[in-house]
Amino acid sequence: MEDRTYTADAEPGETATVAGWAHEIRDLGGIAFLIVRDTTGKIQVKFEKDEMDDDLVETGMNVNRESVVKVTGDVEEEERAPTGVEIVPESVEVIADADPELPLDPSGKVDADLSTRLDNRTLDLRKDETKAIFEIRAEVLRSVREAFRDLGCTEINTPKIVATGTEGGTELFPITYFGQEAFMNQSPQLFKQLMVGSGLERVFEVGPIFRAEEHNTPRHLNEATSIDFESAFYDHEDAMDACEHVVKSAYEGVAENCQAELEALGYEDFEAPEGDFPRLSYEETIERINATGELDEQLVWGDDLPTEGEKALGEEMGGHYFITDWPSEIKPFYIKDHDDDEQLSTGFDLMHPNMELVSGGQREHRYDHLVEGFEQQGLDPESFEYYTKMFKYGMPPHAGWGLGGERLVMTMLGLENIREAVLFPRDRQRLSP
Ligand code: ATP
Ligand code: AMO
Repeated sequence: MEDRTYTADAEPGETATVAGWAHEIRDLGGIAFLIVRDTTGKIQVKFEKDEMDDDLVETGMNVNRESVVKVTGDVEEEERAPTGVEIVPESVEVIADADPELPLDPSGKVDADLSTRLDNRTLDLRKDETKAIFEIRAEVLRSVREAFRDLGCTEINTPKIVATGTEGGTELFPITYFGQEAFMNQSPQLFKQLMVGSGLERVFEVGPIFRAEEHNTPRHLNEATSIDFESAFYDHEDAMDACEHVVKSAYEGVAENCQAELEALGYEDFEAPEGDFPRLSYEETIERINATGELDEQLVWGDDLPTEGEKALGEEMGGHYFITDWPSEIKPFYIKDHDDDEQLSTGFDLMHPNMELVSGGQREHRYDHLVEGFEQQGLDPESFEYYTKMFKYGMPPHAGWGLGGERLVMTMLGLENIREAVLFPRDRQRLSP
């Protein structure tokens, strides 16, 4: 529609043609208003019944809410109009009529529960608050990509249909691939590692990961967006530095470019985290969690961190922090142990006070150690031969991490449910839309 004027650009003294949705109709008797909404905002269209063509008034007043309309008319200054201007229409056209029974109210006057919202995302994203989440999500991904560019990375895309899993056998979705057993990939882990040994050296990927998580929780998805990083000649400390840069850049991008969206979500003082993220060893972490007194049973070396423990420590920390030097036995085979202590891994997690955001570490790049690691984890190195064999042809030391995109957005905006950060979430109950 070449002659279209966005509502935000309609200037007094011009003739404008706005096209958008009928947000609201207010009939005050002699005068009536149609509020037209597009992606840039809302504009008032004024109908003075005695002074206008009856057909025009009739069309304007009988529009069903949320129909798509096109209005042409003069833009005039009007102090009482919500945006200071209004359109006096010469023509009103209903381009696509909406059913008067709407499954949810995009004006936000009537609340809808999350499930109704997810079933009707098209209507849900007509609301400023919901739209804001996805504009911010897009800014997060833009900023993250820019941060990876600062780091000298090449963006890659790796297969999502694979022959083997890497993140534990219970969380795989099996599929049939021309009669062969295959799976939806849980992580680009092995492929990104193969690329640091290639001429690319430093890579990142933003893409879907699939996990058959057993439980329905507010922070797990069955299809999530993983932001993955991997670099040759990096150790775990370098990888944590890169992680910090990427996470902070996401916050900075949003603080700088999403003022209107933050306002729509009710944020008054959104700030990017400042200062270095503290790095706590696993040992120190369990001691500090034990000291909070929040757990019924004291944690001992080798325990996974329970959610209540993470939350209690998160409250004390008050911001992002790394947990480093995890016990080797609870980290995957591809994570390298410290050279001077093989019980201690170079694995790390980045925590937000409410949950884990990132896992990463330095990788085992020595062929013999790698194959041994497979065996120790009860995995058959033969089925990973496509991966292990490349470690025989010059695989540099390397490190990297995976960041949950939805968890980043969720924690950044204080969303209560991770599903709010996904257009069409996949969980145990939800396979469509
Ligand atoms: P990821 O699974 O990607 O590593 P995560 O935050 O789920 O991220 P886990 O290692 O799965 O990390 O779990 C961390 C802790 O969170 C666990 O020790 C467990 O106490 C708790 N937890 C995990 N899944 C659930 C769940 N479905 N319900 C309640 N608590 C859970
Ligand atoms: P991990 O399994 O910890 O590590 O995943 C990395 C990050 O991805 C996010 N995440 C999820 N988000 C929502 N729903 C899920 N079901 C889900 N599963 C994971 C979390 C988590 O911290 N290969 C390693 C990364 C690496 O070492 O490079 C891995 O996948 O934010």
